[in-house]
Amino acid sequence: MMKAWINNQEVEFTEGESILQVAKKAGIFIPTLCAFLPLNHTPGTCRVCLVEIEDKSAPGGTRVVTSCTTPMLEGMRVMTRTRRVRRMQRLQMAWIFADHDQDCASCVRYGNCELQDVAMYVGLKHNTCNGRFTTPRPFDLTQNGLLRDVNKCIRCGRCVEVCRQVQGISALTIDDISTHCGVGIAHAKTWAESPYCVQCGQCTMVCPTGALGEHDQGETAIDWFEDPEIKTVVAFAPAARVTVGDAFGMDPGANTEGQMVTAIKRLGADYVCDINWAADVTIMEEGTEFIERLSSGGQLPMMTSCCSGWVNYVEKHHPEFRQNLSTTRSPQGIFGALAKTWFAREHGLDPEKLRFISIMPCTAKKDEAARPQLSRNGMPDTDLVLTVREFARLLFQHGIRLDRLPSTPFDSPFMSQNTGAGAIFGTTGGVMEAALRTVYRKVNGRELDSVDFIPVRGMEAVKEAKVDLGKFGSVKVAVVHGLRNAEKVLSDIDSGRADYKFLEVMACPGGCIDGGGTIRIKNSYLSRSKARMASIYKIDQHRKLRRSHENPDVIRLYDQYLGEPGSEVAHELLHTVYRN
Ligand code: HC1
Ligand code: SF4
Repeated sequence: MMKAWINNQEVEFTEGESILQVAKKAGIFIPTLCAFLPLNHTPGTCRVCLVEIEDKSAPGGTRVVTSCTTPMLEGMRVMTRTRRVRRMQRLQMAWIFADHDQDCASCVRYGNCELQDVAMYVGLKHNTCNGRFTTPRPFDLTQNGLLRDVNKCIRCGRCVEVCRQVQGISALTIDDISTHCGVGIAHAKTWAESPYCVQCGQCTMVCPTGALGEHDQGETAIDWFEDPEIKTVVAFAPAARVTVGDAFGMDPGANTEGQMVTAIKRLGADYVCDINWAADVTIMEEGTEFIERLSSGGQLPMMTSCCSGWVNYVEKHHPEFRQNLSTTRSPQGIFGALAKTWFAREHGLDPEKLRFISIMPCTAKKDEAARPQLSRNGMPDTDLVLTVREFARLLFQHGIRLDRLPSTPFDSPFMSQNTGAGAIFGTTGGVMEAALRTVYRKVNGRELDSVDFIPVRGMEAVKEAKVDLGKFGSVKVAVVHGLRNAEKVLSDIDSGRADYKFLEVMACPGGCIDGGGTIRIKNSYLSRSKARMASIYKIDQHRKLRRSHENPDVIRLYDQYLGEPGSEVAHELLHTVYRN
């Protein structure tokens, strides 16, 4: 261990660590904008992490350096809050603001902006550059899922890095020069034209400002809630309940299921249901499909298709694997189809006047909802998708404090009762575990020895397991999350190095619990995964029923409406095709 001093406090470090890293470890705050340590991203471009270090060769005996790019040296003396540092940081912030659209009141990051935080920290009381912003840059709302407002971009490059490092996609770039410079789309002008982007939204999770965000559709939901002619059915995702509490300062991973129901009712929804119910239906269909593929020599490995970012990835980057995707719709897609048919019939509602709104931790789900193959008679099955962030914003707009609400049960007996299997969809490994609970039972005529299928749990990049499927022998399955990891698995499958029969892929690292539509935690990445995952498994553990095939409402659905899993009606309503 080597020693140095920051603000006269002795600190220990190992060779190669930057001043910023050492300070962070010692709990000494240095403001940053472009530096993003979770991704090891330190371009040194924003120049706000300035510190003063002793240097006898410099005039005055000290020098100001960027702490993110300067390695700590043995015996070094560093000061983080000197008059010179504060003055230079303020000037730097003023320059950043000179080139920034400061319409803060209408910004998507209002109240949660890292740029504002740093301005406050460096004491920017009077901004001499205010109002000099003159060069309009692209405002890109061309994608179904995302918004790019380059006028808010501070060119930190975090988004470029997450897309490259975590997703292995490199859909973003820093474009243009001078005051026109900002986040751009690689090899395209608009986001919709991107040959690479899959709308996973991971770039929005690391953006420090309002430059990247979701395509906000909250107002449409409110219009529908208000319209007496329209009946609204709202259902929320497995992971939504363990992530939205972050917007209200609740404990990481807090399960807000009952409070969400109360809140959605207060917004004016007619029916509040649970996507977890549809996840149980997905398992019935996908499990049956898997057994059919095993029996009839169908395309293997079968790959899960409930993650819309992943489906976009296969279609755009690996069309050769399209036949491997399960044709079973995602729970959102299944819920929408059944809301407009079975649910409408059971409740005596006119499907034309019914609107299904889902609340998702995901931006790509907005894109999924817009697929023509997921519509009927010109009407989308899923009318609107709100990300968890949009939902939280709507609650703030209506003065509804989620953390102070009592719980309410789901208010419809249909399409809400669900099992632990439906709940675990929200985390990496969950879809595979839920599927195996049911597939094992269907093939072997008895339940798995333990309902908990541990080998597919956890944050490891690729998880492999074997399961004994009777006449089909010992079947190898795998789970992967994050698209860069998925790319490696696809290449292993392609080259014959991997002999999986069933593969679960979630585009976002951690699965939906860290989806691109979850609440943004400032200057951190994947910091709540553990708590959210634990909460999801706790929900599973406490459900009375834990296997999809035990869900009485699902059994009733098949008895009264669909016949058998995989039946003609089930195929017509609950399966899909993919884009070329
Ligand atoms: Fe997901 Fe899914 S689990 S995709 O991650 O299959 O978004 O939570 O709702 O549809 O159920 C997301 C979560 C979600 C679907 C389900
Ligand atoms: Fe990259 Fe995903 Fe952002 Fe598209 S949405 S630019 S794929 S991180």
